Amino acid sequence: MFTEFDRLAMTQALALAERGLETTHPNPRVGCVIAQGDRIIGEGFHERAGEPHAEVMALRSAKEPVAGATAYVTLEPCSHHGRTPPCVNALIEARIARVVFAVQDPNPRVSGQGADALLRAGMTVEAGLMENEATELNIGFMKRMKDGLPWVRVKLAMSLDGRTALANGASQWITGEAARADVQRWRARCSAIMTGVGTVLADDPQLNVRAAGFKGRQPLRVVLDARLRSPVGAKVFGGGVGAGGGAGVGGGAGVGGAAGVGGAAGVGGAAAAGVDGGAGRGADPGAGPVVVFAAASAEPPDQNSVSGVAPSADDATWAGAALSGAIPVDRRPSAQASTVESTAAKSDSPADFRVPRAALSGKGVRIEEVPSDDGYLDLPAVLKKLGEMEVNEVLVEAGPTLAGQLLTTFLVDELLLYVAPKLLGPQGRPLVNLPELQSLQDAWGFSLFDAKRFGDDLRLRLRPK
Ligand code: AOF
Ligand code: ZN
Repeated sequence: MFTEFDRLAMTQALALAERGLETTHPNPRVGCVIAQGDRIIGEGFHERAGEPHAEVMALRSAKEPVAGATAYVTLEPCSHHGRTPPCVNALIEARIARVVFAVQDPNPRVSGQGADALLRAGMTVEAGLMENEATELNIGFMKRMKDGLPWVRVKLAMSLDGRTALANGASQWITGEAARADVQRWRARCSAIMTGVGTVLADDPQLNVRAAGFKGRQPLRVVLDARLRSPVGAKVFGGGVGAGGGAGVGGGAGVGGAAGVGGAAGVGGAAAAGVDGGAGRGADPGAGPVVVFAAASAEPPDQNSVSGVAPSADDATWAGAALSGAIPVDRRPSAQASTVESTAAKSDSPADFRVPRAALSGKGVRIEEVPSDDGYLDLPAVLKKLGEMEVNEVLVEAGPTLAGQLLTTFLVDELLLYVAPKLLGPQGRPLVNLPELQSLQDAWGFSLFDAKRFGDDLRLRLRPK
């Protein structure tokens, strides 16, 4: 049904679409090629939500008549009035004769109706050319439109012996520069970066994009913090939130080089977080808005820990505490009733409860309450909320507890696993916390989507079987 040229033209349309990889959020990445016979006369791609779609860009770029031409589009042309008018109208008015598209638009406002409109106008319409490639390119958009949930990609880095850090917590720079630069590209393309309070406390990450040539909006930053124990001075609350930017942040010294950038971008981030919940629109060069998910029954946090200083507590324990925060102290399993937890339980006055909320809100941080199930944040509820906030792809950069929780609740769509050629020894920290298995048959299985070398490190992309 499709010719060799059709395939070539669609390959080019996909390459064009990929140019919007880091900028189209929350829209899909779409490319379009216009050809007269076997000659390409127009090319375009969708760059940014609110700006023209790929078809319009391709039609505009044509330097010769397009009547009677074929349009190759990586996604079914839209038929609705969104931020821009319907592409099917533009194609019909241009008197395009044939439209070949790779995959149906899963958006219920478009799905099937775009193709119908073109057929009704007398065009030849063919679908399904390089459908897999086009689906992959918009894997998050596809999932969100179909299920209302984002694509969950969990990034992990480990040694050859499956350890992520030394027993004393030292973990920075396990992987090399090339692998770390690659992680920045995955941050750049995602709609949101998600972590747990354990990682905030232990590593104090910024969760922003610091990638060369990045032109997109900074992704939403998501912190899962059942009991609101995140220090208000954490870097994640410092850049891109609150008009004060880094100035109002206790741990300002630690914000380092990014402080200036984050500070400058602060107003935009705050507005987005406060108004529409942070899946904010508009370019923000420093850092994205922040949303903290807390248990609906969140206990008052410990004021002593709201200091901006990362404690030296065991990361796994802290990450575990993040998810078990709503468990009343006397019901907590002893393994999780760390010193830190016991201390936290001492200051349960309502005043304590209000202060950090106000402090976080004052920084433009949005706090979302979700149900907690037996003390664990309801992760499907978190993801559903992110879907409502138009998050297509969420990159999880967290500790072994949250990664394990996502796996055991079958919410992981993809693992991005970097393997560094080092041995850390059996005392090091494990990759993910999972319940003990009794039979090898119960082992968690994955299929290898691809493997790529970055310097001396290896990146595996794995999808649960
Ligand atoms: C196309 N070509 O290049 C893209 C499409 O708000 P709007 O107007 O930008 O519409 C966004 C929706 O349009 C999006 O959810 C998806 O269904 C479709 N995207 N369609 O024909 C494009 N980006
Ligand atoms: Zn369109």
